[in-house]
Amino acid sequence: MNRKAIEESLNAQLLLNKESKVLVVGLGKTGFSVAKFLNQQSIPFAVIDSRDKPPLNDALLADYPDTPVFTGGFDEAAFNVATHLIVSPGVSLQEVSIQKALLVGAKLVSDIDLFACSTDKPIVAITGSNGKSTVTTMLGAMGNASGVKTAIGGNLGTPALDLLNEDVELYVIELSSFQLERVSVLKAQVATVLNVTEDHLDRHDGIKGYAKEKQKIFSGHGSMVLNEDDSIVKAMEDLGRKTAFFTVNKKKGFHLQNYEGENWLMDNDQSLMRQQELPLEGLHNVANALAALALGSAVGLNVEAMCHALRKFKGLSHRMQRIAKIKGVTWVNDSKATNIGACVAALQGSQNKVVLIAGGDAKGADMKELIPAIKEKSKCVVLMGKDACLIDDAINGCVPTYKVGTVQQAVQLAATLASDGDSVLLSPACASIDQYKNYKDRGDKFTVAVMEQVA
Ligand code: UMA
Ligand code: ADP
Repeated sequence: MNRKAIEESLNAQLLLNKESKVLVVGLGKTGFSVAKFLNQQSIPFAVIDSRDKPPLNDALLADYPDTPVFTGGFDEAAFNVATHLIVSPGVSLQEVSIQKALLVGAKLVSDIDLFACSTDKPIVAITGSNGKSTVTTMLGAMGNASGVKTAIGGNLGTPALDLLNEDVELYVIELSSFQLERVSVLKAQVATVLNVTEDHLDRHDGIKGYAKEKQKIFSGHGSMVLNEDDSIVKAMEDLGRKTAFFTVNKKKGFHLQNYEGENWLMDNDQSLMRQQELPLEGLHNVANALAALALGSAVGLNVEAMCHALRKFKGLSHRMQRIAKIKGVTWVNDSKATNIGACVAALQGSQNKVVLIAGGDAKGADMKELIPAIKEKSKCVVLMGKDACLIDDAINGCVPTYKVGTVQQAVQLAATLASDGDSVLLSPACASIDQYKNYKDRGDKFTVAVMEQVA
């Protein structure tokens, strides 16, 4: 889309033009990408962040020195004059200043709205409680293997607006519930909710409210890809829309089928590839591959190229990543397991008995739901972080538990608890933010501590 077309689209769909008074709320990656975009469109804006020194403060001052920037709190005066608020996903919409501004008529816009109004290329939108990044990355590899210039981003890491480029032929965007909560324009050609299990309940109105935000990914008229095995997702079916299903339990849509002793990934009655050719472990990753195949088929990618990309897909770090085998014990970094569903999938996918390292910020989830998988696969649990006691109470002595201060201490203790043939699994079922910069920081510290045992 050329600049004029983008301007017209923003104006028509978001009432955003050169007379608007835009307040960009949050100066992290999203806020900075919005600032760049607004500057390119010559739309004036100010930026506000509640932190004293937001991460991209210096970058903003260097690139846009004339932009008014408010830090160290949400100054009501800045909100009072705004016609549009572009709120970063890390900021709750329940913030008093945001609520007040919306009440007196300010319009809520998101970076995803701006992105969707700025391209006429196909968009694949992916959400779910778990598997978003894996499926987004798989589909990116499938697109490029099919000869379609594919850009991937959104919640995955690169803000959607930073992906905009005339050369791109297909956008694959991972969206979190926070991003979806504030989206009004999306127009995805195909969208999916991979699964819904409890997460972010500290920011949403129960699991129903959380699922409702996820469902917004289907706004528009594009086709849908749904998880046949997840009752909450299945209930999102809209009979008027073109829909493909994926499942690891039933024999329909994109599914698994046993043929002469081997499991095959199938598209209805067409066999696609053998399950054992997938380099990833765990049935949840088979579901992810089937979802990616369904999405890729919906945008017309080449089937052979998609399967080729899956055969080469080695998985992302911090997701069930094997670190080392030391004295017969396998050490696995699954630091990205920031909710119960991911931890359960990791335990179920383990072939060995597990010393589980869990804990951190439980985000309001009911940790009792871990009990069946812990009982089945775990010999004991080492707990750390802010909600260690809460988890300990919830799992109620179903296996022995130990409490430690840090992930390094957890590694030292786990080394004494694990025997030949066991796995030690860091799969915290919690966010890391109470003790670490992010899940990567937690996973990296785990990995270093594990490797120190070998040295
Ligand atoms: N913050 C404040 N005050 C502010 C603004 C932000 O305290 O005024 C805090 C937030 O509470 C949060 C942190 O700063 O703890 C970052 O928030 P942000 O909105 O500025 O984050 P960005 O740097 O823009 O990154 C966001 C996504 N972050 C969040 O949703 C928290 C990134 O997803 C995403 O990759 C990026 O946009 C690009 O699209 C990260 C994430 O943790 C990976 N997502 C959550 C998840 O996957 O579970 C939803
Ligand atoms: P997301 O982007 O949704 O957080 P990731 O692909 O980064 O998803 O994986 C996050 C965590 O969820 C990892 O622990 C991973 O092993 C687990 N996971 C991945 N796919 C699934 C799935 N389909 N069901 C349950 N857990 C999953």
